[in-house]
Amino acid sequence: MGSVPIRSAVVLVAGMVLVLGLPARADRSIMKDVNDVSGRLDIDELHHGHADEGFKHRISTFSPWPSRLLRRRATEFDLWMDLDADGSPDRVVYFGFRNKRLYGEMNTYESDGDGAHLTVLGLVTVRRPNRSSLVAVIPKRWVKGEPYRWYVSSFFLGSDQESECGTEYACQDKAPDSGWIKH
Ligand SMILES: [Ca+2]
Ligand SMILES: [Ca+2]
Repeated sequence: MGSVPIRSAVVLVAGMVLVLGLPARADRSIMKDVNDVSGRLDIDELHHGHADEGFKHRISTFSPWPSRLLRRRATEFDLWMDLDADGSPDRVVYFGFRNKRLYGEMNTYESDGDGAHLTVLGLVTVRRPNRSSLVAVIPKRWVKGEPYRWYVSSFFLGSDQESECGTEYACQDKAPDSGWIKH
């Protein structure tokens, strides 16, 4: 985590959402995304729900992947959250792999003329229900109420420095393609 390419990609996606100013979507528990991106982190389905400990989010891909895949540079999932419905993110959870385990890191997110500012709040619980999904439970104290809105982006660089997407940058998926899911 923390390398310049990853942060740059993340800020780019956040910037696109800010510019578009997209409206909220209707509440739902499952969202299907299409098979639209090369690489192993093409998002297939998103689920959300509740758990005793907090808000549950599930991210599923079309292909299986080992947790250690997220060790690679620019290879991660990001879960973006808008808490005040102004169309710009206030939280982002990075999913990566370090110290031999998958982790989710909750950050505050603010963007201004100087760029993006992030502060780590702590780790969220992550598990793998199968080889193409992860489930995270986000403590309510970091979200402060409902409803909030969210979307997921994925980045996959492939092996070595070569991207399967034909550029030096990671393959990127985003679900939903535009706008937010209301939780
Ligand atoms: Ca997809
Ligand atoms: Ca916001």
